Amino acid sequence: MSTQTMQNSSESIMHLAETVGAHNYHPLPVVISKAEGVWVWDPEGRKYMDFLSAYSAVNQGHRHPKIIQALKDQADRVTLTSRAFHNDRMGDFLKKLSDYTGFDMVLPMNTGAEAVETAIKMARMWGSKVKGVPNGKQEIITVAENFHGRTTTIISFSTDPEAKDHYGPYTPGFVTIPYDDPAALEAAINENTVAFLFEPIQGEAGVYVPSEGYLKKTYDICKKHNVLYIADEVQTGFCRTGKKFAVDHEGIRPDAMCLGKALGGGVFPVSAVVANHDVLGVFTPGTHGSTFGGNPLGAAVALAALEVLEDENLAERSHELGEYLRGELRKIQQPKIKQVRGKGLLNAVVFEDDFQAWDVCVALKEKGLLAKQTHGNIIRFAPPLVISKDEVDHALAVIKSVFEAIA
Ligand code: IF1
Repeated sequence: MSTQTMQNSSESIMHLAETVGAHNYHPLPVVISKAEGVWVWDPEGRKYMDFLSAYSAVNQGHRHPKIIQALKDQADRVTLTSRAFHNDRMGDFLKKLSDYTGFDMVLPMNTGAEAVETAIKMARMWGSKVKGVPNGKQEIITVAENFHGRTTTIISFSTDPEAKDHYGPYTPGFVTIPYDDPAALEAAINENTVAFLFEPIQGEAGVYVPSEGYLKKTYDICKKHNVLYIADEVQTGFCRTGKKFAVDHEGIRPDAMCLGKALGGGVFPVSAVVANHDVLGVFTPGTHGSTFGGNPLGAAVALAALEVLEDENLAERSHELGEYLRGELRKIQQPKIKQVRGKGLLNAVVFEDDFQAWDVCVALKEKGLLAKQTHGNIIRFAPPLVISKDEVDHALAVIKSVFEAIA
């Protein structure tokens, strides 16, 4: 083997990452060096189908030609200005996102966690300036087993010890209630409550879909008590669940949505908070911002990413193929499977509590399908939304053969 091949082998690449990289992840032992659509390749040329989509950040498929073209064209003009000056792409992007979501104001950031932080600050500012809660007394209600990101404030209201332990002191002002329990929301609200922050489907909790009516009931409770209803659609947004947004399944219009992941078309980190002027309008110059938020490169990419979702009817595709995928998964004969659940192409197969799904993910990888377990016993199936029916059938054949071989 030549030195060149040695240096670029999957093994040496993984070794380097393990040696020099901090150990805050435990990835599946596979290296991706090329990708297109739903397919990815390793340095040895082995081909895999991506059934994770970078946790729903690659809804439009890897390297979508229209999005890559937008990236290249913009890279040849201007990439970064900061918000000290205007750039000629941000406005078009914000207008497109406003039209797409139906909210009249947008605040652009970069990562999902930053969008959530922005929403938290917005809610506290709104509470203080508009609702009349004394500054320092604002409370935000959150839900057990939430996942909203990794910042110090966000992990302060995590209920996952792995995400939270040893990171104190924690940011106060958050109250936790059980998920899927509207009565608990009503009981937790007091005169200082400014917002209810939740995921319409809990991703990290294992694609936990709440009971039908939960969104509507919690929305009505928030409206009754003048509490902002803030949906974190970072993972569920942009057609992943078979509608543009997961709240659309119950026809709910939140006060604000946190957006990220697929907004960047799998290319670039782009996030945002969308809301109407009466809420997002609380920010004034100097009160919030980001060097990279609204940058022209991200704006050009996000604009193209939104157009792809519309041009290719990805909400409908996600809905139809999701129904089909779950139906076929439920036919697989494997007594250790407890449940198949999800919406659109955000799905999970739940095994018995003590089951080790890691080994199954390794076996799937060996047969050319990449998926990741969560909570040890749950495997998430979330391919890019551009996947074809034939490709879903190919994936199902692999999944069936691996699942049926589990002893
Ligand atoms: C990791 C999970 C998915 C999110 C919601 C905000 C953020 C996320 C609803 C923050 C991020 C991630 C981050 C990623 C794994 C992933 C994840 F398993 F942790 F829960 F998708 F399911 N709101 N989710 O799901 O967005 O700052 O990361 O851009 O490795 O931590 P970010």
